[in-house]
Amino acid sequence: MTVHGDSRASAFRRTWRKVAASTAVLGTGLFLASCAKDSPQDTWKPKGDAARKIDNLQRPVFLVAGIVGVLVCIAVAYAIARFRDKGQPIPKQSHGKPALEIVLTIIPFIILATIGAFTARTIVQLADTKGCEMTVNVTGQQWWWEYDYPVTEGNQKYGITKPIVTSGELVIPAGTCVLLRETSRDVIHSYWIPALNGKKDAVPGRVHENKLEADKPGYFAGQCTEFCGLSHANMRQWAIALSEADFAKWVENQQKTATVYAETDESPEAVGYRAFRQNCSRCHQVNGMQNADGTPTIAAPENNIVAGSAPNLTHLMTRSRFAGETFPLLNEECTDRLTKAASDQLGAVYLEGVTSSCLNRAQLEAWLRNAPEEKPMYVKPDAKGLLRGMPNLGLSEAQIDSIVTYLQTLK
Ligand code: HEC
Ligand SMILES: [Cu+2]
Repeated sequence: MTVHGDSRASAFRRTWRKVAASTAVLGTGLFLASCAKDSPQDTWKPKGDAARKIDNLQRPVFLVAGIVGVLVCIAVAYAIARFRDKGQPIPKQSHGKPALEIVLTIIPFIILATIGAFTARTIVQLADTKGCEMTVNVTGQQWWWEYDYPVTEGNQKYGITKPIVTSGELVIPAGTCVLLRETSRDVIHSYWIPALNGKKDAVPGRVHENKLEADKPGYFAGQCTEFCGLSHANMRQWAIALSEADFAKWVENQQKTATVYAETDESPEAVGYRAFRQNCSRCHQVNGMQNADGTPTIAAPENNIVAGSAPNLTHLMTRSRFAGETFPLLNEECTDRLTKAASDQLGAVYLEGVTSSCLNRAQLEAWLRNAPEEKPMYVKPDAKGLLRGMPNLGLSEAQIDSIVTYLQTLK
């Protein structure tokens, strides 16, 4: 071998070492990142029945896949070392080895058939929604989730005698199987609360059933897991499981209508009420609101929004976040208090809602000042003049102030 050849070989070794070292660093980094303590969407920590069934399936599958992966790596490393080209003559060529081929076909077959059988069993179990007492319709839309609780026989047992419409946060009783009937008003979205259930696509024109149950009261993070356009990353959701008693309180409050202010009332709230009616209620419904002539104010988001809906704001101040759960409605201290609340304290903290000392006023004002700057949304109307998302309404600071004062009454 020439000197020239030697230096090429050592250059190759140097490059190879660099690649190996950076792969190891990157791999370790990714591994450690996955072990981060504060990981609310950890798929390995189920907090409910459906998620636990999935977890029970994925653990053995990962284990078997891991063992197979290690064995394959060892075999490849052995073959590389043992049979590397040292200038030996080419071995005698042969074709086929039936015994080996049969064994190498049967082993993977057995592994895959076993995994397949357990997977099929889990799929059937997850699809069985017979025992689910509660029903919530879950509708995806660019870029937030709407929930409505219909007046079904099962829901009536939980005090739901009037439909409830809310957004972002799915509030459920703990220890109860909840049937989610998922659909979408525009593109395909996917509903997922990793601690409680598996992913299920929300597809326009179809209703997909999904179930979820939380063992204990808790606050569980999730996000849309099907790429759905510009603000997909800002389409988040939380599930809040409450004790049955706390859930009953929540239901009772959600069914109340908002305060009506007399047209002659000059209190700051009443002025804000009228400013809201003028600027916001063409898209946002506030149940109970009235026009100057006493008729109900009915929002018409279908005339303004491509997907035909905007969040119902009747009980805005009972939610902890807004706009696809992108922004906290609570200030930092109160957000901390809620997210770190022990399971038996959570209900009391959540039901307090957004008190005036907890309101993240700056964030809410920023939203009203220029929503598309806060969250990317298509600001240009389509051919029919419809929007995706909330536009910049060009409000004055005085209007914003007044409307925020009114929004604080929506408890
Ligand atoms: C042209 C329709 C339209 C108008 C007018 C409008 N909004 Fe919106 N608004 C939306 C849409 C659509 C969303 C959902 C945006 C998202 O999260 O992606 C939204 C979201 C919100 C949210 C977050 C709600 C939640 O539960 O996540 C608040 C609060 C809000 N708007 C307040 C207002 C106020 C106050 C006004 C009047 C000053 C107003 N909006 C006017 C369409 C509108
Ligand atoms: Cu989505």
